[in-house]
Amino acid sequence: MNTERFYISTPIYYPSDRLHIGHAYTTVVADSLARWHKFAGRKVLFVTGSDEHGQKIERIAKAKGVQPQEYVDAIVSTFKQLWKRLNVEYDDFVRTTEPRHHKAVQTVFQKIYEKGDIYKSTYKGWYCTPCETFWVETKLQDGNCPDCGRPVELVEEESYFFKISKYADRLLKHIEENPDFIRPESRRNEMVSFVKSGLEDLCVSRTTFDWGIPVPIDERHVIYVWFDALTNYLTAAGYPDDHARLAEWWPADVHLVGKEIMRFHTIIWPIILMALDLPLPKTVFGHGWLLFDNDKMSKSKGNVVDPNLLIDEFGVDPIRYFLMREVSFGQDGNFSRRALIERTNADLANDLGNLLNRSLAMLNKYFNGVVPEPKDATDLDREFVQSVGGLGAELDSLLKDLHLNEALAKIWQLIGRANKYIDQRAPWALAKDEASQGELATVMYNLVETLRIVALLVTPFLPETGAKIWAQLGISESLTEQTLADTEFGRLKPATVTKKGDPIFPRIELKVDEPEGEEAQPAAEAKKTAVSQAPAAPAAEAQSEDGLITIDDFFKCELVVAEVLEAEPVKGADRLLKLQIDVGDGRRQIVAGIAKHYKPEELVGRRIIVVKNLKPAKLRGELSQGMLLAASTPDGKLELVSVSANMPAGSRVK
Ligand code: ME8
Repeated sequence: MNTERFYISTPIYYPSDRLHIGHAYTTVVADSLARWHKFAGRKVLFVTGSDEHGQKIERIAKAKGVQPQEYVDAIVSTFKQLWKRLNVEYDDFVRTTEPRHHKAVQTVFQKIYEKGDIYKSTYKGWYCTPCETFWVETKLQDGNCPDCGRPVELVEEESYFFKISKYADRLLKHIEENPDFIRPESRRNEMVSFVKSGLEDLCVSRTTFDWGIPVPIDERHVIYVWFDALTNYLTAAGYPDDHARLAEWWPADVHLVGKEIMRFHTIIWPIILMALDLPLPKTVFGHGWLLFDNDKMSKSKGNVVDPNLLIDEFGVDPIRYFLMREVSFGQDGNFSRRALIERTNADLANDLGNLLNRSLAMLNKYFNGVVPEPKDATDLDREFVQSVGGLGAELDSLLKDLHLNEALAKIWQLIGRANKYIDQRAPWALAKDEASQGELATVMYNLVETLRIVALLVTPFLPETGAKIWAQLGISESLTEQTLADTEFGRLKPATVTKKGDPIFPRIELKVDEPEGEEAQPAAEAKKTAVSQAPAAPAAEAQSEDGLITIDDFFKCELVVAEVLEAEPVKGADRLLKLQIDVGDGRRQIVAGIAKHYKPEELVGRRIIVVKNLKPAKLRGELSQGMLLAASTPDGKLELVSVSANMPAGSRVK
């Protein structure tokens, strides 16, 4: 019995809104790795959760007129439903509002305070509420948050400070001596320069709102939400009271996080642990972002892709597969419906689905669906068998080292190899020749045995697919009891009665108006689209009773300067003009009802203001990707809002 342990975590997500496909990405990757390690016989702790405190959540709940607890309870239940639908099997879900976590956070704070590393002073500086981050003036960019670009607020309040600067040298030494601590390497370099540029002591309490865990020595303060949230990784490991659990699980093996929160995980978190004299996690892996239209998907931009709608439309495994295969682990990747459909058709329907279908159809035809005993083998058969056996161990070492894409690529290489083997050995030709019956038996055995191994290898990534293949193979042992050792070639029992079923991945028809290329645009005409350009959040939609919106609401609207490159009338529509515009990061078309006020030639070269993140629509059959701004009087006079030629296209209007 393998006694190795593997503790992997995702970030605990803010219940500021429903989750989108970006959150699903981290969680599906962590789930697959956790499932793989379980399959490899390790004892696994896979933790996710929800980060429920802080000013952002308190404000949202207030705007909705409900208590924060009531608000988070409802949203967190949608997190759990989503994980269930995506077949994410976590071992623990930490809610920061749980008593066990409350205790862990207060203990951490108290211990560091007693050590003399926390002191009281006054904080005066900037705060980004969406990111829940403190900023010194010099780090701001154009007066805004350098991380999310949104406005920051000036705060001045009595606070407790954590002497993180004291630990900078020790942290740098740890990073240097443990190359696996921060991965991938590019992020390590970024973090090292950040630490070297000088660390300010961290403000770890707030007094201007209540929604948080009270500072144990001073109940007027609540503990800073990141200090609170990071501690969840210890809560799940039994801190502070369950010593046996802590000894078993701490330190964590992998904290999987998005690149934007690496600073918290590779600077603040290890320093908290150093101050507690606890070992540091072995690896913090900062993956890239899933982009939509080459822009970061974010709730506030309203360009989020709802995984629930995608599951309704495509099923779970195409989404899990797309996320893990299409996005290069560690780098940014683009989400596009078209790419999702193409991946599903090529890799799942064609390569994997066909291998199963063809093999079992031939087995039905030549052996009544019953697995034969392998008999005569040629060099090619032996070479094929060799390429199948041993893959399990190879994948295990790739996955232990977090080489996710390579591992999946290896499985699909095997699938490709098996399809080629069918063509090379042409069972239909062997079947015609009485003397080749022994070879035919070998070929068919090898194919079904390869399918059995493929089912085992894909199950951690695509649990439903693995189960569907397993069911068609008719193997009596339970799939869930199989382990890595069972991927050895030759364990399939002859005489197994297979049960060929329907294709496991029917091809998905690519609609004619499915957006082309890598850039995802929502299919404007599609009856049902999984890409929601409207923020789904009850909170985000919240508008106060006096009709006022918050600055966050305003920033959902991405207003930019655009240069008009071409303009022409729309056939059959005397009010419409079709404009080709440059919005800074590319060209796009918009259709505007201004033909009665402007001649096309008057517009070319003008710099206008457009709403860039408006849901595309078709007007008289013409795609319009944005809307221009114009002022109009009640008697119908209209004038475009424009700026001088000095403003480059793409400049943000705010
Ligand atoms: O930051 N692409 O929570 P959060 C890839 N509560 N991953 C994405 C993504 C995208 N477009 N958008 C989100 C928080 N993610 C804190 C974490 S942990 C102690 C506290 C994923 O709800 C990615 O993992 O803003 C990212 O780091 C995380 O969701 C941010 O989730």
